Amino acid sequence: MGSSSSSIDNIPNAQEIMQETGCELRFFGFSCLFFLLRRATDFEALRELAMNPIGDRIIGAFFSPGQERVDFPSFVQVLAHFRPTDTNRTRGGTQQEPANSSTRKLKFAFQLYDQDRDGKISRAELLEVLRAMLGLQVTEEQLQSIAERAIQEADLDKDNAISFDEFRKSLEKVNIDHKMSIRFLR
Ligand SMILES: [Ca+2]
Ligand SMILES: [Ca+2]
Repeated sequence: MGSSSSSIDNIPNAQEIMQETGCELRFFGFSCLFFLLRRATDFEALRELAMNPIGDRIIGAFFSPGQERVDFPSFVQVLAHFRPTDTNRTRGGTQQEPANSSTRKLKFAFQLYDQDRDGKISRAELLEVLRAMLGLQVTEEQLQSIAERAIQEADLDKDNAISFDEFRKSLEKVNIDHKMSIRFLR
């Protein structure tokens, strides 16, 4: 792949990023395009495009705290969570789990709830997401009771919050790869 790999070579650390995220060349090229598009249109415009009610949280995930601009490596790393999980990909034991593995997808989803990043989803954090997703369709009372039930069901150690382990267990029956993959990112 002569010409495409030579343009990839112009991106600093390209090979490293590809290895770290498990991205193949085609995905990488797509990310470049998306990144350039983002630069041209600004994230505010993408925000409008985001159909997902927690779209701004997903966009926020591209930024580290206090960071105002996104660099290309961190952009690819976040986007890589939305690639379908490779089922037949082989990797060495020392290699880090790829961003599109089910566990990393779950961690990413968990972080969208855990906004203060203390490793737990509190009742208030859960309520905030539920409000964003269901806000106009249900009453505040109904929201409270949905949150209450969700916590009661997931909270195995009864500390009134959902840890990552509890989150993972409660979603065991959900096909996370199907829910958190964008087909054209393959
Ligand atoms: Ca939290
Ligand atoms: Ca708990």
